[in-house]
Amino acid sequence: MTGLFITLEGPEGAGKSTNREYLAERLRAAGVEVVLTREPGGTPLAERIRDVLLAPVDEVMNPDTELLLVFAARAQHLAEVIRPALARGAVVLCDRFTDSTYAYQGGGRGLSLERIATLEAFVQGDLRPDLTLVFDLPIEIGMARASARGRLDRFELEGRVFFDAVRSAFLKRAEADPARYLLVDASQSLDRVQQALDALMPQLLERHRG
Ligand code: Z5A
Repeated sequence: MTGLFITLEGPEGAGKSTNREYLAERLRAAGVEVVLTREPGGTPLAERIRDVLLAPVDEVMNPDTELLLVFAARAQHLAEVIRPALARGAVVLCDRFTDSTYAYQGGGRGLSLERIATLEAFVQGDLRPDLTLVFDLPIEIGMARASARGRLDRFELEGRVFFDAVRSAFLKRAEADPARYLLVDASQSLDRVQQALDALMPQLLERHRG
């Protein structure tokens, strides 16, 4: 068995968390050890950094501060959860990872992609997800789904231009590397989305068997 690192990405309300649970259930039913986790967060310390990143406060957070906090949380998450799980041969299903940094801090905030790549290499070394599912849908549908939850976090308070840039950045990354990324049409009904995930299962089990 080889560890398999799968990330779920996309704009808010795209169904990442819902489908992460669904995939975990399917994989566990096939006898696979699954570690469910998320970013920012995934360890007690990284979850505290998440709180700082998401809480709306009066002081404007400098974009570089935001970028460094995202990678600080990631360093902790990799050391404590992701690398150990992959080393024991588990499938790691992670709700958001560094593609979100390229999309939100790169696309949304306009930070240099080279700077993000430098931090990615520093924090992750050679580790990249084996597979990234990009759940794509029009911004307004995702916002409507997510807003049913109530109080908005610091990112959800951003405007349309920001979210359009985020969505474009995800699409651009997926198009550039079809071997690693699978684009999922998340505007479909949940049943249809999960049929697409079912179709992926044999390939995932095969890759996990090594
Ligand atoms: N962030 C960053 O800036 N840089 C980084 O490097 C990282 C993150 C890692 C927190 O993420 C924020 O961190 C995020 C980017 C930033 N900000 N934003 N915005 P998060 O993952 O916690 O936040 P989120 O993306 O907003 O999560 P979410 O709204 O929970 O989205 P989701 O997980 O994709 O959706 P869901 O919870 O599975 O589904 C939402 C609702 O839609 C729920 O009621 C479902 O039942 C429903 N749903 C799901 N699929 C469907 C379909 N197909 N049809 C109908 N209804 C559906």
